[in-house]
Amino acid sequence: MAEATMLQVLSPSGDVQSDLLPELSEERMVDLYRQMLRTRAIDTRMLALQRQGRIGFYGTCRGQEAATIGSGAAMLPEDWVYPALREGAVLLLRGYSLEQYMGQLVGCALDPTHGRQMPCHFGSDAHNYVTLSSVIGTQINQAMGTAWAMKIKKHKKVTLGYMGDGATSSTDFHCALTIAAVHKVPAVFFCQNNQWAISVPFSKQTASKGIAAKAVAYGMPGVAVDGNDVLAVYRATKEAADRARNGGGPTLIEAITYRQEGHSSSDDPTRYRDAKIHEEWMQRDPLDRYRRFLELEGLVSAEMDAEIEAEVKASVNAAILAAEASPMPDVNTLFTDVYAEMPEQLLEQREDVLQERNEGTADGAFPL
Ligand SMILES: Cc1ncc(C[n+]2csc(CCOP(=O)(O)OP(=O)(O)O)c2C)c(N)n1
Ligand SMILES: [Mg+2]
Repeated sequence: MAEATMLQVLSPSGDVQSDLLPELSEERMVDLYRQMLRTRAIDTRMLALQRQGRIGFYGTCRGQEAATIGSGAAMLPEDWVYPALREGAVLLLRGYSLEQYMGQLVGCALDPTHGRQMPCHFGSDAHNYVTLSSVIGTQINQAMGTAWAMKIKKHKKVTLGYMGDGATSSTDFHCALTIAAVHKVPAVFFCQNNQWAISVPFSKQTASKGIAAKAVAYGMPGVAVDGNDVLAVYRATKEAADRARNGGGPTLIEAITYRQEGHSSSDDPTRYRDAKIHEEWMQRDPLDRYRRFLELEGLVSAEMDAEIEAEVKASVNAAILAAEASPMPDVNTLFTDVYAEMPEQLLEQREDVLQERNEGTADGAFPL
């Protein structure tokens, strides 16, 4: 639960602490809301699609939209992002197309990874967004390494490295934070403390008073922020990113938030979750809080809210239809995606597959 020093800009009822408001135009404030709403719309639809057997797997961001969008929005387009499990919305925020996003979940030809990653494992070179690593914690070191490289090359680019609370118990966490602080690399380590690592509660993850407190031992600033307050998350991340960009070294941010759904579509959280505590967290929903603020400020009316919701739902549905209408990935990509120059044996294998296909003996799993 919340530490006394946790940064908060919006109270749960949506009242604002004006002196802490980050510098954001009214238009951007509304756009943050649109992005959060879209993230939730995608989650709702994709979980339903998984239950209908239309995609194989899904893990939601539900409850963590403020932590995800607020942090992602604080970075510049040229910065690097290393996601953990639930930050696909940050890739969309960086301009990735919704059709390609759905293509990855469906595993069709629209997917740049050609259906060879589990659903939710997005990545895009063009957006400096590195494909998530399923192996918990590995990306923390990769983020540190990229930040170090940016420093050596004198590029003014910051690396945002996400992790869950569970990942902070990995050796990678210790290694990455130690080296990042020693070499003052331009990194922001962003922990989404959503209270759970599958069925392991945060109380079993560490006896430390929160994750942010651990920064002291590594020699870097540690900031605890209300992860259900998008403006506080934006403020904390922006401050950390600015410091990193100006040579001030890394920061560890702990966003205190809550995973409203199960770990993934393969999980039943009611088997280990306390219903009363769950209900308390549901009352602190990040979208409700931000909507109340926008309404109080006169930035979003009930009518406009309904319009935004209808618009994001329509775009999500259109992207799903486009992905489902797309053909499967070309069988050639099985061979062309492996080496810059195809070795002899791969050329032979490709010939075999293409010949079988032409003779009608291949099983039809890989349309040409
Ligand atoms: C090294 C490793 N150990 C175990 C797993 C299985 N696993 C997948 S997700 C997960 C929990 C992650 O929890 P957390 O870091 O808090 O992220 P969250 O799922 O809450 O976003 C585990 C243990 C794994 N993927 N990699
Ligand atoms: Mg977690």
